[in-house]
Amino acid sequence: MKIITVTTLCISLLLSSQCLAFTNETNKNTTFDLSKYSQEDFDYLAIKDPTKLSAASKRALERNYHKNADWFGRFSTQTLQGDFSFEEGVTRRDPSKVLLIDGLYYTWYSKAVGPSYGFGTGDPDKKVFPWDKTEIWYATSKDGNTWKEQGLAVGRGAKDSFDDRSVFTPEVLAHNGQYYLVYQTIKAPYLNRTKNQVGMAYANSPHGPWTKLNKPILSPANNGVWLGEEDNRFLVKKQGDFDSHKVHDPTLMYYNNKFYLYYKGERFGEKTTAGGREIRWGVAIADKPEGPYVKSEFNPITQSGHELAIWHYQDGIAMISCKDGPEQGTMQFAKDGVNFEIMSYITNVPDAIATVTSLDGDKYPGAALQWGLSHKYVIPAGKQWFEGHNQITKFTFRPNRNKRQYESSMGKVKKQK
Ligand code: AAL
Repeated sequence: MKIITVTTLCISLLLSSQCLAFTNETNKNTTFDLSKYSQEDFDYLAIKDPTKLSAASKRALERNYHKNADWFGRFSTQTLQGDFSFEEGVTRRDPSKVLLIDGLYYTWYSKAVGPSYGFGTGDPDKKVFPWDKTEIWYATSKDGNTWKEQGLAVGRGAKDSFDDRSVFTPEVLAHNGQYYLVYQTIKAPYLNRTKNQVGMAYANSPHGPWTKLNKPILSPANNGVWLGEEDNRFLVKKQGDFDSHKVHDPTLMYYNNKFYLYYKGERFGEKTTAGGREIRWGVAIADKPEGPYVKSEFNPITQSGHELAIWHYQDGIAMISCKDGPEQGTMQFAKDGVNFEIMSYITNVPDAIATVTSLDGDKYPGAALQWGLSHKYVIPAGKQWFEGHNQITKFTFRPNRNKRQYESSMGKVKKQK
């Protein structure tokens, strides 16, 4: 009782000042603004004495774990039927966002046929990776489970054009009656040091025909410097910007009356970080869908995230990252589309998440992820990852809220007679 009274008194005193400096045994002269938090916050986080905050308790307060329960949840994935069931020797991967048009769901994706051999075979025509020598195809579905492949949307460019080797990993934006596809491009030959760019095609129907812009809308920064002539992307004199080597996974969003092109950057001399590959994301902004796109001065805007799913949430932009980097497996939110804060940690994030734009994503943070598309690898026993193929899968995401307490369902409950 005495302790409670002293604590309550202490809290009232603390909250009456704006920002207090306090010390404790392990962390002297630490300033922490307690005025932002209420007794309810402290109680939720089991903080007995706010003048004695451990690093974990400070982090929990600062990151609002006690208010972000709605951002946490769990994924599960399942295989699909029709043309998205696995087809031997065929890769379908990196689906775009799903659009609902006149009662039919549409998605665009990379498609390739035949085996991949990796770099260094000595034969420049041999397919390197599952996404090499791909084209962009599209499919439709009435229910999101059974899909019908409709045909080619965007093919590779003529020899010597910037997209003559592969067009892949598309994203789609429907805006003012037009459809825009943005996608990665490679110009042959496809070597370790080959740069990758981003192209765009537009159409006034989801069935096309698609008109390609004749030059890329986004290119890597030009300030990395290779060391020597060997085709080795890890040997560098200078790494350059976060996107000096490749610009990947373009995602086009209409936001605040502008076009936000989010993209993954890969860097000359990529290092291995605590969280995996050295990967960051940036954004480039334009007034018109076809550009010109100007890279944000705040880039990089993430320090992680191989593939990101990005969607509108209330007035801002939400995203989730799957692998690579110390912040992989986090859901994040940026009120301004640029400055992302971690809202939750999520396990088992599927690869290449594509959201369904017709879902009401504003209902709660994970509502845009109720279901969507992803992809998985099918790798025969004894083969390396790049020798396998991909198939498009479906995921569902269930928020943790309103869940029955695990403990209460454990153990046998005797039936009452
Ligand atoms: C994917 C994406 C991009 C990469 C490759 C194909 O996971 O990040 O699309 O280039 O892998």
